[in-house]
Amino acid sequence: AAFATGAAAQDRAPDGRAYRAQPLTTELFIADPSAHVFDGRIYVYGSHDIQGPSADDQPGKGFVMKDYLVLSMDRIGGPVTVHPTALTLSAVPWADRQLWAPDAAFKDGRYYLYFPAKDREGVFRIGVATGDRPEGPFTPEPQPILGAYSIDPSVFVDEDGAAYLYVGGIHGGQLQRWTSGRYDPAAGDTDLNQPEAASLMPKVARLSDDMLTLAEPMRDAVILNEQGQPLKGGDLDRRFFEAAWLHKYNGLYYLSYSTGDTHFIAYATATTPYGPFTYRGRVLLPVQGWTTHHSIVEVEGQWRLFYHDTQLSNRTHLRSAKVVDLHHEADGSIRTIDPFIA
Ligand code: FUB
Repeated sequence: AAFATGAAAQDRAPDGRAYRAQPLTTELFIADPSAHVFDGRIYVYGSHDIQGPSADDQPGKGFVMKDYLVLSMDRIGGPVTVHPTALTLSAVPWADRQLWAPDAAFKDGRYYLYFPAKDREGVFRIGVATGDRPEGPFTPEPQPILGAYSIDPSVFVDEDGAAYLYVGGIHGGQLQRWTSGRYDPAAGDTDLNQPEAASLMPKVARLSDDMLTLAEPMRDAVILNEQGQPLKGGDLDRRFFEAAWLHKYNGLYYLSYSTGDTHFIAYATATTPYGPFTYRGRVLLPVQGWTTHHSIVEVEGQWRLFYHDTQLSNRTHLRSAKVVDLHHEADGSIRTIDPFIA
């Protein structure tokens, strides 16, 4: 391998700042961590980063992941188990390449792994695989989920048992190619290039009871500014880029997401899982590395932020998952986290 895992993590970033947290594992590179507590144990579902061709002449081309492995631990700070391969690319009949950020859900004794991959036409689709253990192995459905597309699926199961799928990512995630409802490669590799128009929004749809299909067409999870208008395409510090995640706190629905090329994890709140969401602020300041991707989960009464950075490799495509505490303030806002200690 061009870069060996198992290396000792550096204490400080190249610019001298000290990291707030250390990688959960140095055995392999796990990014885009989606954490869940299943049966009293913490499971982390992430992308398994590997070294690909260094050329990144199309957005995201260097993320060439071929399988998923699940991490678990019985408590934050406890020993981390790296489970055997949960799903491989070659087992997914429709998928050709690039197993990007996944998520998992549990219902009625079954575990569901949701994942994006490009099909043989180079179009990102969303797949689902099922298993009877949280760490897998998972058996993929033969076809991608009909009506779902783009990247970064995450599933939120509400207190009433209803499950919602959130997806989307612009640029390499191709969301800009779906504005007509059909895939249009002519829409290019960036965004809409309409800075005064509403930005592209993440998509949401309720899942069917079997967790394998959409119960309804996907719709925009609209993010509004303080004037009640959709965030604009040119609002680069705040507009949605990728990595949508939904959590519920005190009856309020929190949609958090990456702003991509401005490198923040931002958040917005709503009174329903569909939105509209109102922009509230930043969850996480820029980490080391281009991408930022996270999950927010309550573990034994304490809210946590799982995220990633490139501390271990200093390479864009080789990232490590980390975890820190997250605080909701009395007014419902989230205290912004600096991934470095001042
Ligand atoms: O891991 C590949 C892609 O990078 C993810 O799908 C994005 O969210 C970004 O983290």
